[in-house]
Amino acid sequence: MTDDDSSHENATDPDAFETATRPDDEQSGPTPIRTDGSGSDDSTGTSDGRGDDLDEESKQDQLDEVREDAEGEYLTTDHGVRVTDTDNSLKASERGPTIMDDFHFREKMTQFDHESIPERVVHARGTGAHGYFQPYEDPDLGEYDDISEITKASFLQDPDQKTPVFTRFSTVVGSRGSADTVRDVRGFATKFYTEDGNWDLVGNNIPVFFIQDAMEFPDLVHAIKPEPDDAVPQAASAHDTFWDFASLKPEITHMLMWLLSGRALPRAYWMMQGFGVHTFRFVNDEGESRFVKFHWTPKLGTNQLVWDETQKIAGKNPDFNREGLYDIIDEGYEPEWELGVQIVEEDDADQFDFDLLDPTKIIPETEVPVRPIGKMVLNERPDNFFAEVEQVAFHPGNVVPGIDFTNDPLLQGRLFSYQDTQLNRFNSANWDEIPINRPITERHNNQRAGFMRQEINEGKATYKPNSIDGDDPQEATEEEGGYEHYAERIDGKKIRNRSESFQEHFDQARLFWNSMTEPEKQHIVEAAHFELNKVDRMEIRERVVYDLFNNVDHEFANRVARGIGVEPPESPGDELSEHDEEDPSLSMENRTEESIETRKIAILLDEGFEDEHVKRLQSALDDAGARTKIISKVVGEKSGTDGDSVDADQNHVTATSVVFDAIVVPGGSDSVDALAQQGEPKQFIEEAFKHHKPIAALGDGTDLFEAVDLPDIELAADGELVSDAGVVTCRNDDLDEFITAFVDAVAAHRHWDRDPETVPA
Ligand code: HDE
Repeated sequence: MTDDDSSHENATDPDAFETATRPDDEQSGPTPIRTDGSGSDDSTGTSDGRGDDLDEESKQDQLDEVREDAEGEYLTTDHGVRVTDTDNSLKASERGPTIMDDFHFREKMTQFDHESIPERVVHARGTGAHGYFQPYEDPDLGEYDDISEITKASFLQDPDQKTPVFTRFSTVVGSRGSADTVRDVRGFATKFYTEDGNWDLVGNNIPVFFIQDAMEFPDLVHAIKPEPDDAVPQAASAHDTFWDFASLKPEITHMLMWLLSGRALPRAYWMMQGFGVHTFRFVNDEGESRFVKFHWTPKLGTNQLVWDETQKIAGKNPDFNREGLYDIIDEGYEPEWELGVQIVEEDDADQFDFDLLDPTKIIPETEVPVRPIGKMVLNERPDNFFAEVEQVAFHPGNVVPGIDFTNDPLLQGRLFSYQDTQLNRFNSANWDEIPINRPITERHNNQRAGFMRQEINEGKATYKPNSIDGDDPQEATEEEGGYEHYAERIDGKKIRNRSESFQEHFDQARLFWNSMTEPEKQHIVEAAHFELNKVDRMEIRERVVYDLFNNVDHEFANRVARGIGVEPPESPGDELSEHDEEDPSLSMENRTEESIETRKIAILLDEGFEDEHVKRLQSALDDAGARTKIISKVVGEKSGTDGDSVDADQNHVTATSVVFDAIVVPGGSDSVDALAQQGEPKQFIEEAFKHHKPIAALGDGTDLFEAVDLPDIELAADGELVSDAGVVTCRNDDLDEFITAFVDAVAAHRHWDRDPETVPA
């Protein structure tokens, strides 16, 4: 930008030097910018570089510059030389040794040898997609009229503006190749490519955390990861070291309740909530700060799998959640979440009986409502998993003006850890130059070297102040979009201890327990039975029951104790407070939505099915946004009674009930007789029943339901339609009524009002 001659002149001309080192001098500084789009290039070549034209496509346009398509092209070396043969190495005679001249072999093998990078030390297993964020037109902000009263973050202001995002979902404990459906917290990390730079909201699907201070994180992760002597078990908390650590850390109790609940077994990434966990700050143009908690709410409701099902899916399709996300995007569905905020005035922070800085606490929605401010839509899968999902690098320290940190000691530690961990993963400080991590805004600074530097920065001066390059790049004032940290007043002594206000650990764990329905409570108890029965040391099981659970709820502690060989405690724990508060928003059952969009429904049939049933079902379910698959003993064409045919998508070897949300058996006596002769369809039905899924049968299909074990369920007699605990059977001709009843049953997701205890499948 600066030509050599003029730089030289500047350096030798004392007046010019004076001018150049005064960034507040209007003539030498970049054009002041604000987000009203008034910034523009000026004659000196400086520009606001803020992405005034930013839209939903901005990140994709940037990525297009590095996308490579080999279709119809010659194979070349990395250095552009065309290759004649990539199967045979160059040898000294036909059966002789390979010779060093073979640059293609050397390069191909070297690249291969260096293909792997360290996996993330936590959250190694994940998947991600592109999309956009868009603020709501007229959000209901309660006592505030406008979002600008609360935050100056530009990308939150204009409802017509779509900001590109990339979101990565993950499990925490397992390694990169582990199964998707393990019991675990899910990561929910979003990079917003805003006009003010990148904001990373690096959250989880559970709103609290295991520990209060970042100092404890290495201990937590060492305890929950596979044990050091034998590296067992993979992707599981059900082992001695985790529960040993947990039993000695009462602060973990609230998180354990969530971890043992259905929250840790999400049906799909687009059916789980996300949370920023920590309290952050919103800062407005006046420099006023308010505390804020971030919430993502999925449009399709918050739904779970059940434990037996997750274990079977882990074998049948370990990529269940990863593949599921890409499948729906490929099929044209765009998963959506609402971004909501809980806002607390600085002066009101002391009104709670917990500390806002304590990440083991939520702000109950009964106390502070969640205000929806915008939505995120994911609509594009990555082209290359490594380049995008593996290399995306999040950092809670990436904030933009209008968003700031608090002194939550867990958050403070993360501000160090994420940059450090990226250095380990990428072996270079230039990880931010990788296309998926680059902001859309221009970047200008004096960091210009290091491993794998991509940008070619022009100019001579890599320091400030400088006179040689006109003192560019220049600092921006706050008005020019410069990030000004919130000027929080801090007075105090250096001290290494835990605040008194962080010492209460059981009240909110009890709030969570109180807010669960009975099936949800049973789920937690059974999860504790599984986890603790995997713990060999009895004293650990005892500590969990006596020191943790008995301080949450006495009956809960007893129910757990009875299933793990521990003597049930006689009286409630010393620290138990008997409060009976509830927060309905904590129960997943209150968070289902009346939609069957993206649900996967199996239609079980064989030769001789009732055409009309299948046609009507497929079209009605398709119209409602569900996805149907025809399952039969053998794949390929199947004929119906009226001569129409359908193609079976999958057979019994590859399809089992666990990868479907619901099952329906159409009529047709030949088809139903054939299914009755096979073992798998019966197992399909019983297993789906055991997992509380909606199941339905039409006409003769009901005969098959009579042949399996569905305890206490009423099935349709001749001329009837019966819907009982999500089992819909119909022996009349009113297909419309049947379809409505079945769609309702599918919308309920799972039917907990069954007792499948005796069903073996
Ligand atoms: Fe993380 N965490 N974390 N974490 N975290 C990482 O960064 C860390 C915490 C979360 O999809 C690592 O890039 C510390 C809370 C997500 O790439 C690492 C502490 C929350 C992801 C790290 C925490 C999270 C990570 C590993 C305690 C929810 C995956 C790889 C002080 C609010 C992001 C990486 C992705 C990843 C450190 C606690 C969420 C090592 C030290 C609380 C979603 O830097």
